[in-house]
Amino acid sequence: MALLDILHFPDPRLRRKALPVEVVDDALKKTVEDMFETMYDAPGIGLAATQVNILQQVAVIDVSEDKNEPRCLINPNIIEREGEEEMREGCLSVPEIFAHVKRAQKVTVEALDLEGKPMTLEAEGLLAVCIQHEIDHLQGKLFIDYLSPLKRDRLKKKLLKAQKTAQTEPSGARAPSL
Ligand code: GNR
Ligand code: NI
Repeated sequence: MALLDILHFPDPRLRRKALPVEVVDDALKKTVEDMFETMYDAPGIGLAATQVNILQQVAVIDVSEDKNEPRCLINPNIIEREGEEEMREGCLSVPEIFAHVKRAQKVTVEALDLEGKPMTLEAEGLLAVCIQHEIDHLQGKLFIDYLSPLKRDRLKKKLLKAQKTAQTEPSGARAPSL
């Protein structure tokens, strides 16, 4: 098991499209284990392979209170959407930013499980939101893409400034402002 590094916006690698998994083998299972460990450690309710610089269509999810309902989706594909719902979202790749996003209230997803067997999952509420958020990652899309260009630009500036501060002040000390 190993913790993986999570990429942060505006890293261009978050924009790459993941490729379908062709065989569910031991190497992939190891990747999935590491992704679960990274997600629980963060902590987050979901993690897409794109976020840890792996270009395969794999996402791990656990929206349960007790963190005991791990789900792994391989080559996920939404085949049905129903209704509309707005939820406040966050993302491990866009730290400390939260914004409301409108998504389908209910989705039906086809995917492979860890045995490589096809499965169908019907989801609503937080699970449905999380599935849509993770599938977006696999297509190079981030939740902030749903915001107005003005809001997104403000967030980008705020994040770049925070990242710069973190780089020049690793100790956490703040230089006096001039
Ligand atoms: O941990 C996460 N919480 C969350 C909250 C609302 C909507 C989506 C999410 S997913 C996020 C983890 C993450 O970045 N997954 O890609
Ligand atoms: Ni995310």
